[in-house]
Amino acid sequence: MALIEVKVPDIGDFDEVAVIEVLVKPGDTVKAEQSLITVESDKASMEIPSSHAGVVKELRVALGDKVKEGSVVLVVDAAGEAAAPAPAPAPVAAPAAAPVAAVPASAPVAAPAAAGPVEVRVPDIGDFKDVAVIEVLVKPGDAIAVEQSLITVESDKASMEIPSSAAGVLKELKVKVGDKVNIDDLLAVLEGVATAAASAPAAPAPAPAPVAQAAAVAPAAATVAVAAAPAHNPTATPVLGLPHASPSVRKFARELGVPLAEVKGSGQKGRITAEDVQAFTRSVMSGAVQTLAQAAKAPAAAAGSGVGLELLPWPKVDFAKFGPIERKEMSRIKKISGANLTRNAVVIPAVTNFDDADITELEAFRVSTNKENEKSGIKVTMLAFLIKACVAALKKFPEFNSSLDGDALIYKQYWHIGFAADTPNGLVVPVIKDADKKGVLQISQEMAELAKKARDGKLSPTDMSGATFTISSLGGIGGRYFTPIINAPEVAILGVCKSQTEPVWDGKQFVPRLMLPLSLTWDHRVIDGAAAARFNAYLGQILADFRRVLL
Ligand code: CAO
Repeated sequence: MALIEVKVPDIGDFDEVAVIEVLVKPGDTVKAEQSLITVESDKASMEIPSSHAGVVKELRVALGDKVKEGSVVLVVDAAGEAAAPAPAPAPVAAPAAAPVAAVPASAPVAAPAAAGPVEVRVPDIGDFKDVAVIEVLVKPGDAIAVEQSLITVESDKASMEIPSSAAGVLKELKVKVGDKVNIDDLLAVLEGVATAAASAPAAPAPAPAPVAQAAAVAPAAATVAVAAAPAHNPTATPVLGLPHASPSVRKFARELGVPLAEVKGSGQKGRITAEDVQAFTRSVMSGAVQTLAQAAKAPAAAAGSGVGLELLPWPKVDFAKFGPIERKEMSRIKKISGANLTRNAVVIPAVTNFDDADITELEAFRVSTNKENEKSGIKVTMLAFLIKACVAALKKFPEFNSSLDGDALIYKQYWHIGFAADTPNGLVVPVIKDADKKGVLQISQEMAELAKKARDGKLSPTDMSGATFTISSLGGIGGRYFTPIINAPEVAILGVCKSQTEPVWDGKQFVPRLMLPLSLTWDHRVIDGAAAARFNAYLGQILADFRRVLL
């Protein structure tokens, strides 16, 4: 048995890098040069290969550990192998140091501008030969800063961004996606240079300057563009930023034709693993998932909706066969709201919680306030109190006042409350802006004005935009509970029905209380059931004792 410690080889200028993937486990048989772990700095990732073949006896690193040159990765039992020192270190890790280290630390960072065009060349990228350009990050006309990444290149084990050694306006790009590049190849010509790192033009010497050092350490350190892809990437990746994946996973995905940008990563920091790529492939093969390219080719209807539901065709019935009929075109409002409601009903995983609020005292207060204010002409409505109460609940549970933006939530720091208004032409949702800053009287007055405008068909788009939460009140009409549809991109809506006096047990006896039925629909992608129950309970507490709004 020959136990051999496999160490992190020379990884260039990086002091310490984090282990973000462990690719083997004790008991695994590994070959020389097989990747063992993936390490990553903020700009680079690389796989560390094994210097020996054998059986993994012991892992000496774990996810999140920081390693550097010489750190022991694992111990292999190299039985049958010569226990002699490893041959040349694996190609990924070997190269960088020498030429980089040879650059004097005092190399000029920014030499005065050269007057004419400046050529930017591929710096020392170590032992890599003929590496493929997989991304071009800039385009002619762009203002380029020193160290700005120009292209991404990739071998089968590593990928890296090649930074510019000079600043200026990009006049000409000399490479395109798919080209193979080597050290000293001409990448780009810049013009109108403000500062240039060392003498970039015609500099055949490797690692021309500190700027290039950064690149030169990269080969071993294999820069993966974690978040660098600029918006103007002409290679037209639809998603900003490169998907977060190790070079071998990228290669694997390319071989399978998997668009990495569409794969959800399950690894650390959302990193895409080989298993994620396999799982994506399986779901596409089974038809459960469509790639964007497939969706684009799908029939217009499906592509337009963004949802491939494959529903049965709508039933076509000759109603006239069964009795007299009259055909009437739907109003414009109904057509528009119908399309929106359908999308929201189909796309949002919505759940509705029902509850009751005791508004006995609040209603008494409202009635007496209206009596006192009779002359003012302003009628305080229950809906105005509900708006205030909802603002308080939204402040306590901010996710109800948020919107989904991809994988992020936008928490709005304003409280604009929409209310559904029934009009002869259909449903509209005028919005009380900054309801948190307004009193119940002002809200009542604004609501009356907006409701009148709604009925008269005079609402402007501004009157109906910007809501962060909506209330739909059927209280003036009747019913007990209903399941309102969320007004996307909001994430919740409160439905209110007609209050009625009910016998409520107070611990000793049944007492008559005025109970208001609440129906809260919420987007389960954003809100959990427990939060929804708490929201309703809190709303109930406020409505039962409005002084809580002041707390
Ligand atoms: N319980 C019992 N009575 C209620 C009540 C409630 N929850 N809410 C209102 N009322 C009473 C009011 O006090 C008023 O009574 P009085 O005339 O005796 O004072 C009466 O019902 C009518 O109120 P209203 O409906 O005119 O006023 P409002 O402030 O409650 O609502 C508005 C205004 C614009 C929201 C309402 O007119 C409306 O359009 N509601 C329909 C909304 C809708 O269609 N939602 C469904 C959307 S999903 O398709």
